[in-house]
Amino acid sequence: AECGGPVESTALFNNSDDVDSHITESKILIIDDDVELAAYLKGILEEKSYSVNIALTAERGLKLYYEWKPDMLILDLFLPDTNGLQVLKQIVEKFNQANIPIIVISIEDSIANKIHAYRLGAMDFFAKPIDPELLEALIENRFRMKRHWDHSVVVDELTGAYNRKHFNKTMTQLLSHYQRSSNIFSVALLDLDCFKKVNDTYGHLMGDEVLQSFVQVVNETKRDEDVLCRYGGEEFALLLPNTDKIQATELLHRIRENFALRVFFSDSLSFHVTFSAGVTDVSEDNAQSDMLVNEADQALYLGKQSGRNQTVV
Ligand code: GH3
Ligand code: MG
Ligand code: MG
Ligand code: MG
Repeated sequence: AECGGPVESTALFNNSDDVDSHITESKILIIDDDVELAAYLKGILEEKSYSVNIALTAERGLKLYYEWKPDMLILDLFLPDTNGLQVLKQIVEKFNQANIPIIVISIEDSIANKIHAYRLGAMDFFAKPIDPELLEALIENRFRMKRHWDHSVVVDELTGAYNRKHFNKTMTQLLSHYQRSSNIFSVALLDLDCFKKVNDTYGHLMGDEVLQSFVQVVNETKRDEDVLCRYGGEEFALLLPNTDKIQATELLHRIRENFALRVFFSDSLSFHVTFSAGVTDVSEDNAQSDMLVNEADQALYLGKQSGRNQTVV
């Protein structure tokens, strides 16, 4: 099947923003032998809905660090069994860098201590006595940074859809969920039709705009728990939890309807773009990432062969 000229149209539609955020209860580990201070901090942080654990020794702290896997560490430098800087060193050496924000607190805020702590990878150094409001503001700030960072690692810059890294992670989670509790899910591959023609006719920037608009439409149409990834250039993958291929096809139908309403303007020309999709759902015979993707890809290929602008199951 050949790509014809882009279709003309006249309707006008509005864009709206899509914000993607993951709010889970953040875990803070406090390693400090000052029981009163630790308990006090725990109290005010729990009031802010953080989940807090206290370790009074370095040994216990390291154990909790590896087992409980906190999202932030508040570390005292003077501990009964060892120097807090040693703890910092051990944590940092393990991963070559601190993978969570580490806030050092100490009664001795000498420049030398600070330099040492920062060099080792501490994010902040706080002198005791601690102003709780100040610490709280700092913690919020650091979590905001962390969320931003964590998010940017798994998101495609142009479209804001998730990237392959997140696709692989989500696929692994869905597959293990399926193995444990037979929770079904669907995989769909969506590929924009004749996209090369869009670029050739209206320019690469217009093509970029179409990609962004497509992602916006999918995000507006899908459920929150559905995961949209940019799989390749103009190819996207949808992972649909608790969805069989019949339901997945219905979603793709709604996406198709909504995307058909999107009109693009380039100088005096207006046009719209279609997409083809291939869908499959998980079963005992295909419960592997590459098998699922292959099945969806073969279905997508059939859709392209049969004239595009359609979903094949
Ligand atoms: P088909 O319907 O068979 O999928 O045809 P197609 O033209 O969409 O497919 P083809 O694979 O021939 O071309 C895909 C085009 O998508 C070529 C590539 O330049 C373009 N593309 C990929 N990534 C981007 C991007 O980030 N921005 C823009 N503007 N174009 C992109
Ligand atoms: Mg102490
Ligand atoms: Mg294409
Ligand atoms: Mg393609």
